[in-house]
Amino acid sequence: MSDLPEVLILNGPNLNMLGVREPAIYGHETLADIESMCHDRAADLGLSVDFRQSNFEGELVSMIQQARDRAAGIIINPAGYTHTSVAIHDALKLSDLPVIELHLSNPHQRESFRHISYVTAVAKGSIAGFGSHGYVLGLDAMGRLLERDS
Ligand code: DHK
Repeated sequence: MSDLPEVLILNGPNLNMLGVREPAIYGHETLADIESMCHDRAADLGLSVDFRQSNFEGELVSMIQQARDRAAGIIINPAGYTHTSVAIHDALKLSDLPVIELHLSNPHQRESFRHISYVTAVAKGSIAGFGSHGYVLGLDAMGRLLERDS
């Protein structure tokens, strides 16, 4: 356990398949590569990271609920659940934590079913279209938000 403010970085379904999943859209890096990038950036920013992935909506909801008392903020790539999940929207809202929505691709340049997000309304802001670098941008933005709030 560290005393540094903790950021929960939550990854939704199919993101465990990064590296082999449609690399032209999602890039060649694996989720483990991204996790290691996040730990490095968090260390620069004086933050700690709890990096998680699940393919199950209810598990993601439970992880968000558990973050309420522990984390300083949440960065979430809800993946396919972005476009469907009222339950994740509700959990993020009740967490009372600053939330940053993150996507590797830019969903607005893709199929119309990806143009709707149930998360945007409960997020401070959204980052999309920058590939894995979006996670670094997300941590930078979270660092700023937490500094401002402290
Ligand atoms: C990831 C997914 O798995 C898709 O379902 C979303 C998002 C986009 C991303 O770009 O990271 O539509």
